[in-house]
Amino acid sequence: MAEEHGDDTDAGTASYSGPAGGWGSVRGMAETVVRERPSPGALATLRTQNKPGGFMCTSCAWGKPKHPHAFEFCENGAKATLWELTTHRCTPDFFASHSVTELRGWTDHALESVGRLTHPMRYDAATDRYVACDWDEAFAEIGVQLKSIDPKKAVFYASGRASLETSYLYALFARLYGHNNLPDSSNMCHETTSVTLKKLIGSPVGTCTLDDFEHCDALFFFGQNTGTNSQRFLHPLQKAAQRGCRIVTFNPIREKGLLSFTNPQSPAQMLTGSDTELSCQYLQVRAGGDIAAIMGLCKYVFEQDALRGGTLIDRAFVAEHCTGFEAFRDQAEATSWEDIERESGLSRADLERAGEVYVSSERVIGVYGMGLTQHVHGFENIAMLLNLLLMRGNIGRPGAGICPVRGHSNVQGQRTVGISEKPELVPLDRLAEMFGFDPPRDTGMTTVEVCEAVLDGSAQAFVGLGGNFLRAVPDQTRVEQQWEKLQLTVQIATKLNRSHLFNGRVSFLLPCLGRSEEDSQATGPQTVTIEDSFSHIHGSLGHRTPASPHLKSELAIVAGMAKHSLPPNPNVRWDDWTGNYSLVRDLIAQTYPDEFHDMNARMFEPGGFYRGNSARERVWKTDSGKAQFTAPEMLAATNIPDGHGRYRLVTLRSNDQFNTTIYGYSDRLRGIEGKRDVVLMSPADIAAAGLKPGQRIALVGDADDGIDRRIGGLEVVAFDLPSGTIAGYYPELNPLIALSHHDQESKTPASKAVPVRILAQA
Ligand SMILES: Nc1nc2c(c(=O)[nH]1)N[C@H]1C(S)=C(S)[C@@H](COP(=O)(O)OP(=O)(O)OC[C@H]3O[C@@H](n4cnc5c(=O)[nH]c(N)nc54)[C@H](O)[C@@H]3O)O[C@H]1N2
Ligand SMILES: Nc1nc2c(c(=O)[nH]1)N[C@H]1C(S)=C(S)[C@@H](COP(=O)(O)OP(=O)(O)OC[C@H]3O[C@@H](n4cnc5c(=O)[nH]c(N)nc54)[C@H](O)[C@@H]3O)O[C@H]1N2
Ligand SMILES: [Mo]
Repeated sequence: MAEEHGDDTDAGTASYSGPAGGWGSVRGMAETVVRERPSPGALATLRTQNKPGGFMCTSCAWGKPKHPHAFEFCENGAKATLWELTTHRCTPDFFASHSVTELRGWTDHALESVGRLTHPMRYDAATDRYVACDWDEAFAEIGVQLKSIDPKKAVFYASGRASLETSYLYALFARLYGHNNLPDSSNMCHETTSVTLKKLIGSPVGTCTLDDFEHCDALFFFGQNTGTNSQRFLHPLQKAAQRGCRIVTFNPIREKGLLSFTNPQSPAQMLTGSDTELSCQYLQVRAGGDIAAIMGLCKYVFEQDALRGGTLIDRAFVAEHCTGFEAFRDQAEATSWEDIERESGLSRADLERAGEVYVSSERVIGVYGMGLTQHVHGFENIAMLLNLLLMRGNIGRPGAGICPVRGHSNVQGQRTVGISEKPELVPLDRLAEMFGFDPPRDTGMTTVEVCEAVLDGSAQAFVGLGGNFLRAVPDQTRVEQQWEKLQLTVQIATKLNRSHLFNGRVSFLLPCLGRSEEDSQATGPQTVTIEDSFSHIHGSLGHRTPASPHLKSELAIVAGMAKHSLPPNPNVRWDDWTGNYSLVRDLIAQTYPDEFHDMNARMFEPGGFYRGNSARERVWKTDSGKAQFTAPEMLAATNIPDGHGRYRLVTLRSNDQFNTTIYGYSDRLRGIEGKRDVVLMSPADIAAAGLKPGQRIALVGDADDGIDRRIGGLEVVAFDLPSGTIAGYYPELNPLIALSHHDQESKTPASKAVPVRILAQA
């Protein structure tokens, strides 16, 4: 069962000559159908994906347009749906024949391939097996356990999929119980965005909407891999490129999705094999080199502004709306081109060419992803992009703005409705009034702090609303080893993963419905809602027959646990809310009236309803009341100096995975097939290190804290990368990342530019 990696040892430089999309993506979907053997009618379900009245894809958070395509889904959205609608099942019989310890030897791919979880399970330490249990037994025991510990030592994690309704109740449960320990996957992802944008422009989310992509003149892309991670974005990108919008990309890897695209929904393009060129300039910045690169662009703007009579900088905007401009200008002037070239790995000429695109474009959008957020100085990365945009007033007008591309389908929304460890972001007074209680006011734990609390033994309970926490975190092996000291662990999931194989003294694995499945409660089938990357809220209605009659909805599971853990409160009506989710939407509307008023009436508006964004209106909810320029003290986004055999490791996603869910071993767009145990390195670096493509090496973490972090048996693959930057796959390489290696402001783990050394093995 535990099929392993193929052993394909191609010694040439890995690459893929086709465009993103095209026949390759159709093949990718077909392979998924074969692998998952989806239930009959699953393909018809795809047709309703991301459309009003249908269900909203559980893959990425990209916006859902008002006028959807006939097939408003992509290769990876289809994979996510078919993955959920598989006919494979992970039953009590399966658990009876495999001990938990044995399953730890299985790959991520093999674990999830077992199929959908069918029954609530309790871990039995005596036999080292999961055994089936009743829901009532599970809820009652969870209640007993939670009542017996200090609420401040419990953690309620969420992976960004659960609906707004479930998320609202989960956060309420945590606060009624007594803590703000509500980290979510965002803490490993775009928390850098939430913290930086909130501090500097007063809104924690992007300022663009989908319409802006129809009006922009240039797009500046930093570390976001559209072709893999938000494929539906390829359509607006293609249209933008076709109407003459220029796309400039900064990425150490020449990602296919940003070079060219064949629209699989365009018969003409598919039949003629033609594709659309996307980026007009592609700058292979070194990992961690963006502060320097953007400083180069800004420096060019200042220099040209002086030469062109002060016409390039939007001085009226800066004077009316910004602070910190002079300090930033002084710093840009004081920074030498020599330092910029060295730290970015890019030439002045190339940066000036990109700078010229910027100054000659009236409306510019800055797009970014993990390539900016997952760095020790992720804050400064994003602050620099804001500097660039603010200089020419590119925030708060049509066709311009900042666009972080979010990950999980409802990760942004979970934060919006209260899943946050930061109490200042939550209307606690209103909650106190609505539910008649005194909410905790102390700051809760981030993901990194949860790991620290597990390592030092102070955490006592962990509830995971989806996700694969123990596989996704940095310092994974160390955290795993301490996990069993927890008193209680509860995992709410659709499929088996590695996090389920490390159990607290009392431990439950609770199976839930997927979003494509019918969620029938006392008042009939229920709708849920999610928020996309553009702050639009969409209703989602699942129609499929659930994978097992024993499943409960995520909302029902949260309510079931809460009811058994909390004292009765006449304002808190878990059973009513479970029976009718529109009552929960009424609560959301009451808690956030400006954004969510009339939520029940508006949730099926085509394209979703917009909850607004103050920065888009040029209202700056910052300490100063203005948008803030930043003068960063450093040019490198990492704090580990170069040299002495040290490399900057980028941990990557392939085209055949969704985070820790490994669908298969084909990274088609990068030309790497049949294997994930690889280290990508430039041919020059391979030669300089005395290595050969195909050779097996070990990577050693270089955090200088005396802890040995290493992974052996990795195959060297020649790949087009800047010198000193190497790459490999997430989550396999997570044990190499020290917990202390995180963004200094938001504590987002710095999964890019991880300092490592190479050990040649026999
Ligand atoms: N199919 C699929 N879709 C997904 C996911 C998935 O795993 N699979 N995951 C979802 C989630 S949760 C998220 S957060 C998003 C993630 O989507 P992205 O934000 O695209 O994240 P990554 O794939 O981690 O890396 C992004 C890019 O950053 C580049 N990069 C690395 N270091 C640097 C750097 O220092 N500077 C610059 N400029 N670029 C750099 C990498 O080469 C890569 O192309 O996608 C979501 N969508
Ligand atoms: N080195 C490195 N580490 C990283 C990253 C990186 O780029 N590099 N990226 C980080 C990022 S951006 C993120 S978002 C995190 C991801 O961290 P998580 O969100 O914790 O992990 P996922 O892999 O998305 O979770 C997959 C599991 O979710 C469960 N699941 C799927 N659908 C549902 C559902 O509908 N309901 C419930 N309850 N469960 C469901 C399944 O059991 C599946 O096994 O990882 C982070 N870790
Ligand atoms: Mo993410």
